[in-house]
Amino acid sequence: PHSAKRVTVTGAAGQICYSLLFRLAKGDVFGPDQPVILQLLEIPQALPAVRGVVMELEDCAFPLLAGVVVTDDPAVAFRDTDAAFLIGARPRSKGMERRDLLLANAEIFKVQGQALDKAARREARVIVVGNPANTNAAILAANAPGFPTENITAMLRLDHNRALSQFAAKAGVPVGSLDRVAVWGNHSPTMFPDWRFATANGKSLPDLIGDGDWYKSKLIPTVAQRGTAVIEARGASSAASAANAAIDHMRDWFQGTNGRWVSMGVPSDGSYGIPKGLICGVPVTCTPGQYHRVTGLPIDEFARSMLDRTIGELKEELAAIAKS
Ligand code: NAX
Repeated sequence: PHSAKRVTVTGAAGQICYSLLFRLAKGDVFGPDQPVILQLLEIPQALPAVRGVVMELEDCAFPLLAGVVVTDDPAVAFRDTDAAFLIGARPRSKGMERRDLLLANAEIFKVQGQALDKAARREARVIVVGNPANTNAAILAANAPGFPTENITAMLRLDHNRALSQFAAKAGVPVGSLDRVAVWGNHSPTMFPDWRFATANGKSLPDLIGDGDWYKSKLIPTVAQRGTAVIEARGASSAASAANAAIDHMRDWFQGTNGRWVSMGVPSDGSYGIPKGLICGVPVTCTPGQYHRVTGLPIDEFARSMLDRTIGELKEELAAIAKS
């Protein structure tokens, strides 16, 4: 039997975690033979609610769930961790300026970066989901100088999956037949879903759909505004689909994608004109434990303008924090 993997999850009392934790304990990330110990971090006032979630985890009698730790101390939550899901973040409250939101979250991710640096295994793989996810991930990395920066990523997978689903419906093909879809940039309405290289059963998706106007005037805004559409319909923000995307991201990173493209927010290596220091969505493939950027893609005029817009937003977010 494998020794248990330690999995840190922050924001454990929140709505994304109410879906995520059960799938983690079921084996959806590490597979059906890998026990897990969940290390759950929350703010002190939410600890009673976490204990309620833990009661429900117990009541599922998951064979792979080897232990649960509940804490409000980041150093305890990150101790010897193998994988970290950073979901908890400060939501925007009424009357709060965007800048205040950025600063409040920068403070949270500074503290958690220091704890990651001190307590986590160097091999740990980290996904940041809490918004603003890319900038929170950049702050985390900046505050964890002894931790490998390449192991810190941000979630673009929900945008990626949203795009896949819209493309499949338009083309009338099963979603599993699609490959080489990319979502670039910030997890925000500026992200750029790129279909230029996309295929359905190996054939060009843009050729199959044959409607460039639909792509620009419908697909891009639909994916950008999908989160808002879910809030309007459901009265609450995306939760199960966000948890599913985080599971997909980490499962693919740990287990590989067999050559299939997925989108991940990764620390920039300077390629595609994305400045170093940013954590930016790009297309990658994964082999077990590693992501590999898809390199050498041509960037045409439209792609350049879309990329520059979303990169500009990422730069502004970091600059707003640096100025404080
Ligand atoms: P909830 O408000 O339901 O839960 C967040 C939880 O985080 C709360 O229980 C809160 O107490 C906790 N928390 C706050 N500060 C913390 C800290 N310092 N340490 C530990 N826990 C802390 O939000 P939920 O719907 O679960 O969403 C969580 C985050 O994901 C939000 O920031 C949200 O904006 C973000 N999202 C990101 C997505 C992405 O694609 N990257 C998509 C879904 C989601 O909107």
